[in-house]
Amino acid sequence: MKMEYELFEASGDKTHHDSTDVSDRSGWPIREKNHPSHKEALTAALGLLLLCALVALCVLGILYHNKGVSYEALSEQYSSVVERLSVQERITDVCQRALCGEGWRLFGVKCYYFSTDKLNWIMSRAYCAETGGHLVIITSRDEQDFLSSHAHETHWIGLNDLETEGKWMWVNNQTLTETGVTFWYKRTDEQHEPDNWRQEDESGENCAALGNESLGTDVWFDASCLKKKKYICEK
Ligand SMILES: [Ca+2]
Ligand SMILES: [Ca+2]
Repeated sequence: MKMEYELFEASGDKTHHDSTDVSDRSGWPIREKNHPSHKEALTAALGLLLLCALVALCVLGILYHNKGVSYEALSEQYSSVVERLSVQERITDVCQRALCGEGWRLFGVKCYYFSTDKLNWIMSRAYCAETGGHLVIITSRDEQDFLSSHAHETHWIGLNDLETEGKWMWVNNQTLTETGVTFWYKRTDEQHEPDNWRQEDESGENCAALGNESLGTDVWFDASCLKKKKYICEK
């Protein structure tokens, strides 16, 4: 400030306070410090800030718009999948009823009935025969898995050794050796099923079931044919 004042004096024009340019002693122009360049810089900075804010707003707007589109698209896809599944379930239900009858389930090319009541093995066999089918005959892992996934407690199946102890036969007179698939429960002490246990029934255990009173339906047990259990028919 002091230097500038001196430069003013050197110019010999003390009234020239509004001038933007003055000359130093060597004749080169210098600018006054009170020149509005400070305001210009401030204005420029504010302008830059506003520009940045505008760009940020634009970016946020684009992001929000994209997120909105993405959410809408996902929501639409979800509704579409739910609708298709619902239609598929209705079609399956209609097919099951048409092909198998009310209360039966379709699996592969066969129909299965999971009883809600309990009967002894002989009465279960008779009931299934009345429906035009028979107690279920299991011939594959897939069939076993399907049955055990729908049977949440022990159920009679169409397997017995009533005629000859230890010779297990299906209700269609096929032997286990012929079907070649077994799912007997195996114990770690090697006292595996079928064990023909005689503590409850002196005639032993001559009928087979999925599971027993305490173990899951993914394995077979022999049991007294006099016991009342739920049962599975097939046709
Ligand atoms: Ca037996
Ligand atoms: Ca047993």
